[in-house]
Amino acid sequence: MSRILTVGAAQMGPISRTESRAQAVARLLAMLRQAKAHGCQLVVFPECTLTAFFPHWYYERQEDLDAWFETEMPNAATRPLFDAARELGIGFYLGYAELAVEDGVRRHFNTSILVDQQGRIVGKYRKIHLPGHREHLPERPYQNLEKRYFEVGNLGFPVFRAFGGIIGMAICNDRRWPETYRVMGLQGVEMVLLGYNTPVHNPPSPEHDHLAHFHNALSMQAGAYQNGCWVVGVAKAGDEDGIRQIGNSLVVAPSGEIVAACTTEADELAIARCDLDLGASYKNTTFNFALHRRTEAYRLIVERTGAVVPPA
Ligand code: CDV
Repeated sequence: MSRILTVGAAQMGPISRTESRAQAVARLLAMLRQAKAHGCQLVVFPECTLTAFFPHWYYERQEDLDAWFETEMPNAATRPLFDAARELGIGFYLGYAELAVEDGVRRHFNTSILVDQQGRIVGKYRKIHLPGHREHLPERPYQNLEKRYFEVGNLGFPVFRAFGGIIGMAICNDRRWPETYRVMGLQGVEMVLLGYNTPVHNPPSPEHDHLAHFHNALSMQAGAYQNGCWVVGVAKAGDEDGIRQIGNSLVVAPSGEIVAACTTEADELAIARCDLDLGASYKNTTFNFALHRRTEAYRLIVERTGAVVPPA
């Protein structure tokens, strides 16, 4: 038995701050059609797919900031994507900045949605691990104001029965945290979809810059292997108004092996035929959680130590 899900990792080259949503959507549509021609059933686009990654710049006025956010989905700019999904019979993951009104309160989230082959939204996730800083730091070559511009996601890490399997979502910095995969692993996730915007140069830790690709792959390969699931990680890459971002979009198998990868920093599609049943041999043996996880021991350690480094 095998359950094949053919997935396209639709990496995007840079989007300038002057580019419109319509221009971005035209690029996404071209990749969606290309993916369909290659037999894909699902396409994964990056984090904040529709615009430049605006947390890299400081905006003082709320209306200037809000202009980067979508207040409804689909909307006039993105409706062609949903129509194409339905017409072509192909689903997608889309990252975008979401401005929601909940209980009368305006809330800003870094969000992704899962759209099925009928063009319906069947899943939503809001980014939990927000990197960067809250204050404007003009001495830095660029900002990373995610902690200022977004709230921590309030949907947890849900998984969705879709595309013949159990699908989860994450966004960018989430991929570096084992909890991201494990919370979904505990729900039996078979494929994690995630988009990212990762600069080559990270101002707080320039000593890690030369390892950017290694750490990107390491995080996703470990998450896949330790939870017996596929991981599809997709970048917005290249020089975005002076900030160079890594590409290195990857499809990782439950073995932890990379089975497809983008090789440029431009719009590029990497395709993999993913057997959703492949994870079972990991979930049933080495990573049989019911048999081998020792939650009581983990709890004991946390209770005894308060999860702090013991004094010297
Ligand atoms: N968009 C991100 O979450 N980027 C972070 C960078 C800032 C380190 C990342 O983890 O790739």
